Amino acid sequence: MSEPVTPVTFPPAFLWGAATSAYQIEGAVREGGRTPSIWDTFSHTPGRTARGETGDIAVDHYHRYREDVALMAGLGLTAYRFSVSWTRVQPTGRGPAVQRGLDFYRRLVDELLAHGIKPALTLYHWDLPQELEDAGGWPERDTAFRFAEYAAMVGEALGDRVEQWITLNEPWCSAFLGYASGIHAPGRTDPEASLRAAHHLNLAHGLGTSALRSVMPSRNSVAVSLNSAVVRTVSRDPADLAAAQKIDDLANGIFHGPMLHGAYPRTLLEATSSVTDWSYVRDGDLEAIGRPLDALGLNYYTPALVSAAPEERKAGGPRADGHGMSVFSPWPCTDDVMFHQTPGERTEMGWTVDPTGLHELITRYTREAPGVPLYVTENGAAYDDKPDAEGRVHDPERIAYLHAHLSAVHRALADGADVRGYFLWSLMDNFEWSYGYGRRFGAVYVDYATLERTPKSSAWWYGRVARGGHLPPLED
Ligand code: IFM
Repeated sequence: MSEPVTPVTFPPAFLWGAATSAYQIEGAVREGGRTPSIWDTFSHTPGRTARGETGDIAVDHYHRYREDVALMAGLGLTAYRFSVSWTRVQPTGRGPAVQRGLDFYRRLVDELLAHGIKPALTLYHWDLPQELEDAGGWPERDTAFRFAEYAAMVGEALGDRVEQWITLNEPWCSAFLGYASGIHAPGRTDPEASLRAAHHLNLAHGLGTSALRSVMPSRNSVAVSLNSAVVRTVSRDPADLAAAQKIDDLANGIFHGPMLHGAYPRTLLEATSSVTDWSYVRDGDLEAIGRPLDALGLNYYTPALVSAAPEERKAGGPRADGHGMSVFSPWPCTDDVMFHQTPGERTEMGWTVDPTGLHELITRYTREAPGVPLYVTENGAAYDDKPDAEGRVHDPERIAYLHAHLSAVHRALADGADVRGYFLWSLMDNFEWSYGYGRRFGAVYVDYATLERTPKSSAWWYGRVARGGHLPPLED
């Protein structure tokens, strides 16, 4: 890996943002007409989240959004990526919009604009209306049409003031963590359902994109945020390469194939033929999904390292997780693939810190999506942050992490990639899904007893980067 070129200066219009999502921060789950999403149901089901924690209060952003916007402005951020809670604006996932729900997001957006912060709105960050799950959820085709209807409602209400739109966040997680491994809502463990869900999420993206464009000014940009995997192999052995191809298809090609190239990879269809026949891909679907994107969001945390599984591992069914628990794999049809821990320092999630993966990802999508502007819509790290005696929170590991990953973005820019912005995950500590509040990704520390916000040293450091548009040397 080469050292970053100096000076490490970013283009003047580069967006310096932070990201969050509705269920992870808003709280107020029963206010303003909001009804349960699959995450309300899931987190209230015993045994699904650490310590039974839920997003009922989260960090109370619904009531404290002004304070949170002021915090971002004080740091010097120029963009903020948030998501809309579907059941706040359309409680059952059908029928008319609830004005109070839309008004909340209008107030938030106006507050951001008043502080010179560019809003980037994600329509779906995993919180499907429970009523739509009861009707079959993402494995059902109708859910994609419901999403398009919801997209049009939000587009109509906010398209005059939000320019950057993202249809789905990490559809891989919705499909495979939600319907195959079951560690995310709705908690199903059905490989065939997960593949159907993936197709209908793709269709939702396509139909939602067209719906947004039909109601919004043409200057607005519509994107999707993918957590595309950087897949590496332990060797160049053909069996290991075949394992990597499988994971690449199931993590990446299954989404970027139809979105960017108009088709599912042939190798994906072959590898999954024992569990699904893909007959739910109907005439016209691929055209709908493949509408050109205005931008592409990439979420990156850590690379994957795979090999072919030894014979004794190819048993199928749930696997032991090392703590005597059975866990289902999120990867259908991959009993012949084995995942390895990549070497190196790890975050509190156990994810290896490897900024070379971010460079690789950006470089790959510069090739896969020529001419499409890229944004890093999520990147960040969880550490066990604690206030010191004076109440200050020092997180040098996060500063080092951000420095290394921003250097990787800069190297990609120097190599010719068209990266237009970076959104740190996350603005503040929040509900980390099945980990509850046990993982802190924030640049801003949240005391969960008082909900007081305290910028960590990484927040001040990142603010300096945002204000200056360049990376100071790490020791500064
Ligand atoms: O917190 C999540 C976020 O909701 C989606 N991307 C990954 C983050 C860290 O796990």
